[in-house]
Amino acid sequence: IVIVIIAVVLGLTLRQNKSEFKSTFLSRCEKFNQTDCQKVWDAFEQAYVNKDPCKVAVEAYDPLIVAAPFKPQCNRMMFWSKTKDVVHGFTEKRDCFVTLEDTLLGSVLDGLTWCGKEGSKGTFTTGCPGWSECENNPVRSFWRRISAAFADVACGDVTAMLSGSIDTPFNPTSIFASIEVVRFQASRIKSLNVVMVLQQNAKSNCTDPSLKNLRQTLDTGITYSCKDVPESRIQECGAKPEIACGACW
Ligand code: N1C
Repeated sequence: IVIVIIAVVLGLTLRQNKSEFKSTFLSRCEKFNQTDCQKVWDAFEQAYVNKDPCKVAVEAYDPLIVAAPFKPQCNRMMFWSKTKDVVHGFTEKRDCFVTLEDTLLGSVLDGLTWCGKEGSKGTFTTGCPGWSECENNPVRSFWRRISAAFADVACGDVTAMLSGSIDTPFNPTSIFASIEVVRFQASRIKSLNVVMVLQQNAKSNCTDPSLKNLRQTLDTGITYSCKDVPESRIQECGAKPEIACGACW
């Protein structure tokens, strides 16, 4: 009995010691069936633990991609740049598209900040470098690595939602432009269909010059299209399941 009590108390304190960050990671991960979440955590953690938080290379996450590979979902993959809220407002309600945040790794780390420290085994969530503070920070390298892996498996007809509310909807410094589009392969992808999300007082649309760069960057053999769509239409389609996915815009 004494041993059982000691074991229970030890177990409880150990559980309390588990950081809130790791708990969030594991509980989000457990929603994906048939996943060894502890194994995924271990592969994740090794990328940044005990490292200077400005010296985490994109490649540090290679073992994580091996531990939790992306499955291609042809014709349903959705990319985006500066339209996260509209895209997820839509994908939450309708099962038309899969974004990176619907995948195991994307959903588990969406919205989180983390870093390690030299000489420590811990994961920290405060005092970590900001997105642009230093290039090789754990969060930025993570999104670059997993965005590349997601783009690598893209296939069939691919959709991308870009923002008409900014001057340069296809911005060369974005992850979409610098990591994803450049990896789209004509052998796998038939078409890239851009949806320009137009809000009130839009600043740009499908005629924007930056989209010329997009077409030039695209592998020859991938068909390009662009459609200007009011944000209200995307919201309407999210709210009305009777509208077929293919008839949304
Ligand atoms: O730099 P972006 O847009 O062009 O990146 C978006 C692009 C999407 O197609 C996704 O596949 O890259 C992928 N991606 C995410 O899925 C993602 N989720 C959360 C890239 N970044 C992601 N984040 C966070 O959004 C990330 O931490 C960073 O701060 C932003 C980048 O989004 P953006 O500039 O609007």
